[in-house]
Amino acid sequence: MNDPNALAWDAPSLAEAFGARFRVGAAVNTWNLDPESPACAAILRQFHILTLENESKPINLQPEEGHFVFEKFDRFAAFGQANGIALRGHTLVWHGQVPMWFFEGENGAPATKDQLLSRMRTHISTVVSRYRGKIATWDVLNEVLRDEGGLRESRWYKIAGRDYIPEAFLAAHEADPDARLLINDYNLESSEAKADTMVSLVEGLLREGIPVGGVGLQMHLSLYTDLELLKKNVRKIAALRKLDSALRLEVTELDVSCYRFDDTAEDLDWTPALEEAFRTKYTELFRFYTELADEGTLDTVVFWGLSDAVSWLNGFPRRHKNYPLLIGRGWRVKPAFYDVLALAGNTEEA
Ligand code: 9MR
Repeated sequence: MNDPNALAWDAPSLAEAFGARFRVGAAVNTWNLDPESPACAAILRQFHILTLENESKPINLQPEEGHFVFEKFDRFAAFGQANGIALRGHTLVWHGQVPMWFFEGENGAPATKDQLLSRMRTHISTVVSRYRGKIATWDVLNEVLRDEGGLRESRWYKIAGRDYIPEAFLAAHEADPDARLLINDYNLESSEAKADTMVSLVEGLLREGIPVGGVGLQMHLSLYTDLELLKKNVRKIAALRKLDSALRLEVTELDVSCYRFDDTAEDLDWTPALEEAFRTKYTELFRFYTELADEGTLDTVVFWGLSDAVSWLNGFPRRHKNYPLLIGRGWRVKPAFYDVLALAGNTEEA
């Protein structure tokens, strides 16, 4: 019987169940790595790949030019090595959580293109070479596309145009030729225009010989996500493998909100109807993931957070109680957890 009260560290392991097909992971923070903590027990039981939710972003790694702060990332790397857990590096280039000095030039003028690209290369090569051989995958570029299609008009783009994109991959590849280098984005599943831009951008980069290792699909979903459209868009992106069979997809930030993005509802209670919709959504999703894995397209699925209690979706886009993950409050695994586990085909009893 599936124990409805099982806690994440006693329940069957998602990582073990899916291990032959894909790695299962979660976004964590270094305070979760304390060996005495429940979070750590949950991690060791359930996951075999981890991402730092915030602590490896540029604003935390290089708050001032030339002043690198590696303490937390070092701790994360040591934890991975000690426990045989693979690690993802998130993220090298982003418009968010990046210190403003990157974009500032002399006397209040904006940085020149050369200045910006040189700062970018220094950041990438310093960080990636330090963790060479220790970080399996880098989200080299995060969220560089617009939902409406085309490249995001970020400060990166305004100063350097499209060139910062190939340059970032080249710098990361030089620093660790064995790491998998991804371009990572959200809403690829819900915006055809965005998915099409991803396809044409990666096609162009591959033709130019740029070492793109794959596409990260964040997959911040909701109960209202159209899964037919999701499958169609993901299939388009997966077809990039015809240009390079080594290319992989990773699901990098999975969660399923019970609110529509523009929903102004007060806190929703977890009703049987919501639970049912949640189970259906997760089952269909993981069925699709196993298909993609069996085709050799997808090899990693990472949840964005350890449990409902700590998900960013309790505070975004508004403060409201959310229930987006398979591990609920109090570390209890949900019925949907067992539905998903059953898809792996080799469930052990809790
Ligand atoms: O989960 C992260 C949250 O704690 C931060 O406040 C936020 C800052 O922008 O970033 C969140 O993580 C984001 C990730 O780095 C990139 N994709 C979207 C994630 C959710 O916003």
